[in-house]
Amino acid sequence: MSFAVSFGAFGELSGEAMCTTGWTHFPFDAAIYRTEHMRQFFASVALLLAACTPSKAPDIAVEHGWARATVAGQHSAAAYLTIVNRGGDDRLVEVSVPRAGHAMLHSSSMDGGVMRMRDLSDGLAIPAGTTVELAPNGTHVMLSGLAAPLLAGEEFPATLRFARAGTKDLAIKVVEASAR
Ligand SMILES: [Cu+2]
Repeated sequence: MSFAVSFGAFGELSGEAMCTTGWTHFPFDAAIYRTEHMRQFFASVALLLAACTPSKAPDIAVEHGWARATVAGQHSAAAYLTIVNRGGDDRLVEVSVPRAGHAMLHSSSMDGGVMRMRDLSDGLAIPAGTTVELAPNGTHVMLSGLAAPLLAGEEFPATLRFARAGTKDLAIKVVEASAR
């Protein structure tokens, strides 16, 4: 029964977890029956592996949205916020801000003493169990096409769309231009 012997190695490898798969009732007499049991056996292994793979749902909170006030004639501004993820991996893929004509995710970095902004066209990774802060001199929401200046004290809504967690709304509070 060489078949049973080689199959036995699987039972060994997968340990006690296999006790519920019907392995102990493995029939040796009918080839077709054997095939069906093998199919069930491998389906069970696949299920066990899936159960062991981390696929925890993200648990996202968005908070502390703010932007600096702008002056008349200034059509772009940056907005900042904090994303807290108490669950599994996620990705911020889109930000929409009706108050501005256009909103996009940018990163900034110093390059030879010059601040450069880059469009995050693939979105922003929000790894499991992390807090990601969009802040001055780093990642920000670039607002453009502002029809009216952002006035200190006002508040406007933003909607963040995540690949897994869906959409989350938050308020962006406008602070004095000199803040931070
Ligand atoms: Cu920018």
